Amino acid sequence: MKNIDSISHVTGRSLYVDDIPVRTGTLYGAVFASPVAHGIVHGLDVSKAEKINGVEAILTAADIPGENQIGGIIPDEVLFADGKVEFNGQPMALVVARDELTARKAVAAIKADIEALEPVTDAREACEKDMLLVPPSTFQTGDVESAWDQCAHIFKGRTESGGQEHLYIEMQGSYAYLMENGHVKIRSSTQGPTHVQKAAANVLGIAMHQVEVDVTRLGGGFGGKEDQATAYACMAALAATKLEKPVKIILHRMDDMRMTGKRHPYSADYVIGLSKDLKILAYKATFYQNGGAAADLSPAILDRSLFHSTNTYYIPNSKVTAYSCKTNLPPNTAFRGFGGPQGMFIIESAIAKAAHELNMPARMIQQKNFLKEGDHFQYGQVAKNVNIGKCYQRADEEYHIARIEKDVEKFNEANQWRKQGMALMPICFGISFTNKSMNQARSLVHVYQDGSVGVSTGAIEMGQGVNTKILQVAARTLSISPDKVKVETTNTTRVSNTSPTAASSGADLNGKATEMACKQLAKRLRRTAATLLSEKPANITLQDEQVFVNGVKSQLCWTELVKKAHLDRVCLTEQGHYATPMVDFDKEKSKGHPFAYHVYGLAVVVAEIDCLRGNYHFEKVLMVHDFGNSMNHSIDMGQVEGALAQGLGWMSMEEVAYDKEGKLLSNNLSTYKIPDIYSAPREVQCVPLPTKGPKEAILRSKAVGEPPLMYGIGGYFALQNAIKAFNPDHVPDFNAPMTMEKVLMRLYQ
Ligand code: MTE
Ligand code: LUZ
Ligand code: MOS
Repeated sequence: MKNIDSISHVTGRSLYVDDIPVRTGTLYGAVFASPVAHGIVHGLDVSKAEKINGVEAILTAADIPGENQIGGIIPDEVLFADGKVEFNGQPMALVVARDELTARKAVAAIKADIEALEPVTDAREACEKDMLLVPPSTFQTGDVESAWDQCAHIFKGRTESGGQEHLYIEMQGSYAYLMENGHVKIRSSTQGPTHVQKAAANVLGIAMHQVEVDVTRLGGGFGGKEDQATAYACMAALAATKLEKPVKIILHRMDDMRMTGKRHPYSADYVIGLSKDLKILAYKATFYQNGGAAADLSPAILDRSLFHSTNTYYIPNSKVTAYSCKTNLPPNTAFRGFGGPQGMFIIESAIAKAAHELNMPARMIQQKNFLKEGDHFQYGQVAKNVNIGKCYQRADEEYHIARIEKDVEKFNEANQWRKQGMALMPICFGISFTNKSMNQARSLVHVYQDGSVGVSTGAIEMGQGVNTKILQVAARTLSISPDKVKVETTNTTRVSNTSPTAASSGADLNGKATEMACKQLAKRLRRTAATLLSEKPANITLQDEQVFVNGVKSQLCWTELVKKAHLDRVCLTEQGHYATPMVDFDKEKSKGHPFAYHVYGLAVVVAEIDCLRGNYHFEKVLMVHDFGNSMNHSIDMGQVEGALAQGLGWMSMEEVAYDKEGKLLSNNLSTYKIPDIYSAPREVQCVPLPTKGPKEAILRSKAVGEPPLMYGIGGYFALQNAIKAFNPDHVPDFNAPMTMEKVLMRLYQ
């Protein structure tokens, strides 16, 4: 089935926050943000700005009736700076004016009196100074210290991976207005409507039931709106409440890039020990996460780095410690993979280092250490339905890995100034929020008198196709045409206490809840049909909008049945509540069963570099991906391709740069390059691994949103191998992204 949004997207009819027709009297907000990264605020001179014709108000921390606090996991993040600033781009005031241009003009007229302090932008430096957002976290298994003696080879090194700008096409935005009796309604570009509701209630000093958050869809989120849409929603709600007028805030691209957090850069030290026959016996690492100025989601991201620190490998003895470091940068946040990619880059670097020192392809080591059925992960969970071996086998059948390796060698022999490199990237990604309580969702399903159906859930549509999948679940469970089903906006008044749409689990959680509600409705309608046809309910089935009795089609159709049920006063509304079974994790011991299941896959990546110029392209990315039993092949393939491009971008060209003063240098699209169609790999193939899929996945169709991003990590190592083919003296270092400049320098090192 096609994505239900495809027509409205290409015809420009899809509604984003900025497309909502504004109400009469709407005012526009623009944010004044700190021009320095660290300092004591002595005052804010708004005298000039206030006098500009059309400026209605300038709001600061002093105007907040409730608490100046929007922190998600821990309460350490103010809405407006109060007394001090901790990053360049930190909101200090909101100008509200009759039109947007005036608001922005007034922002430019504000002067802040800030006594600058020394900023810290480096994670290791912050760690040395004991500036941590939360206490460090350690995962371990076996006894790493006593394992070194058994190792034939021990290698150590350091890795760096950079940040990544989400670059959602729709910027952060919100539109808030008052309803009756102090009730405020917020339209927000958020992945987490309940978080917005809770934070706005806290800022306004009112109860959550006074705040309604409604989301139609996002123009991309990628994790950047899991937590960070909240500030702008709270500001709009605050201004709307204060001024009793509708208020809209839409960030401009450069402001969005400067003010919001990104993927966390990580610095890490590792030691890896192997036996003579290449088994990884021991792995020890320390991660330094650059968290920015507030915790945001950093502690949960730190944990996921640990969960994925051994990727798809079984390592009997390991110990990994991670520090979440507080720096004077915008609070870094969720980004597709949520710390997993950072953790995986480090172990893959350690393996690449070992392979280099032992003068062999990394795949010899990778393959030897693949997880097997019944192995336990570092965090205690026993691995079930392990598919990595099967993915490798399938990839070899389909793509002939040894032949590709040979072709690369031949290419390199035949070409002096162009070199290719190949790398394998196996992945294993755990599906579930690692915070147990977040693994729940609700769905509210109405069957209307005419037989049409409306479904509301907590899922946010952000381009990933979750609404299409939910619609498919409802249509399939009720056995009606997809045309009869509508997926409603996500609204906290209809479906409450939602988890953000994140962790790739939006379709699983909300789909399962929808399936439960629809099953109940179907059961009830079968009972009605049984009464109408004087049959036993057990003999009734619903199929393709018809009632069947003992497998024989009756005269009664879906529409007629619904109509009769309503006349008979049968309830045609149902809600479903789903809580993922089995998941549990003991944070104290760092052991448990945090994931409902894992997603596996393997990519073969071939890169080709121009050794005179240092520029490159990806020649092939050939994947085998474990979709389970995919419920929507075109959507899932779209997710694989998009995530791959995003992963390759992170590893190769996207370079977030701050200066020493903590000012963002890569603050627009001329200084921050993301992959476009010209940098897409020349050949992309993805074959699904034929499997039944786990029952924990919606219709046995596995979560797909984040895992394929990590295939992109193979891009780094493919480039590194191409460099080695040209410059045998190159000593691999692990400092992502591998930009063209870096390639050129390494070719002639
Ligand atoms: N795909 C599109 N087109 N746009 C997005 O913003 N976000 C990704 C992924 N795919 C995203 C996307 C991220 S970070 C996650 S967690 C999942 O979608 C969330 O949706 P799901 O849980 O429904 O897979
Ligand atoms: N968000 C979150 C996530 O709050 N917890 C998670 O475990 C998670 N994992 C991936 C992406 N977002
Ligand atoms: Mo995705 S990083 O879980 O929003």
